[in-house]
Formats: sequence, structure tokens, C-alpha cells
Amino acid sequence: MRQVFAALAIAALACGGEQSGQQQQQAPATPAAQPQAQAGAQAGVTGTVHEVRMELRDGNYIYDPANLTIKVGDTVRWINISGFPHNVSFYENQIPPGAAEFLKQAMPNQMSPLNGPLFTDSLATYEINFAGAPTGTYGYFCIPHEALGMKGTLTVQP
Ligand SMILES: [Cu+2]
Repeated sequence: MRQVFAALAIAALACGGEQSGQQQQQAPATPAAQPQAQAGAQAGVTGTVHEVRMELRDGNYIYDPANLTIKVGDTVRWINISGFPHNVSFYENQIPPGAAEFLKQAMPNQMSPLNGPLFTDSLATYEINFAGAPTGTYGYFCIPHEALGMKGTLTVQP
């Protein structure tokens, strides 16, 4: 029975991987040897988390760091520090091919496609995992503060 469950779990992971992008998942060479580990970790997730502060500092609304480079499978965690409400919205015309479809699946609680929710609570966090994400540079902004220059980029590397 245990083997059946493991096989089902692996099949489910494989389906999810195919849906999230056309890039080949770099599956670790551990076929069915570690069913617990495979069930506990989403396919392609590196476990690396990068934090970006959303902040009003010296009169400027900023993401810090404004420009961040990550690897496919990393997680970005935005933190609501001050000057909120803030959010994370991606520019439809400043993201790589295929990224809009990826983000529509990967962004939690979107207000509308590519637009993350507004955060009004101190230290609220917003996380996006980039497993299966198209590589390239993603431009994004904060809806309340775009005109005040609150913008950032993520560069996703293989
Ligand atoms: Cu803002």
C-alpha cells in the first residue's frame, strides 16, 4: 500500500510541474527512494527565501532591495514595514513570455490578474514561489505608490 501512495504522490507532482510551465523540471535522481521527502517538498522548490521590505523611508516609498536576482524555484517574501497600504503588481508588458500565465497561478489572493492584494497590517507578508517560472526580468510596482516611484524588478535566473 505504501508504494501505491508514493506512486500517486509522484504522479500528482509530475502533473503540477507540467501545468506550471514548459521548462523541464530538474527532477532529483531519487526515484521512489524517499517518498516522504518528495511528498513534503513541492517540485522544483529550492527553499531559498529572499526578503523585500515595503517601506516609507526618508519620504520615499520603496521596495528594498528594489532590484533582486533570484533562481528559479526560490521564494520572494515581501514584508509590509511602513507607509502602507502596499501591494505587488506586475507590469503585463515588463515580464518574460509566459510569465503572465505563470503569475496567475503563482500569486496568492490576486485582486485581478497580476495584481496582488493590498496589505494594511504591519509586518504582513506576501510570498511568491518561482518554481517553474520563466527566466528573465520581471518589473513590478505598488498600486498606491506607483506614481511616487515605488517600483522594483526581479531577475529570475535558471
Ligand atoms: Cu506602496
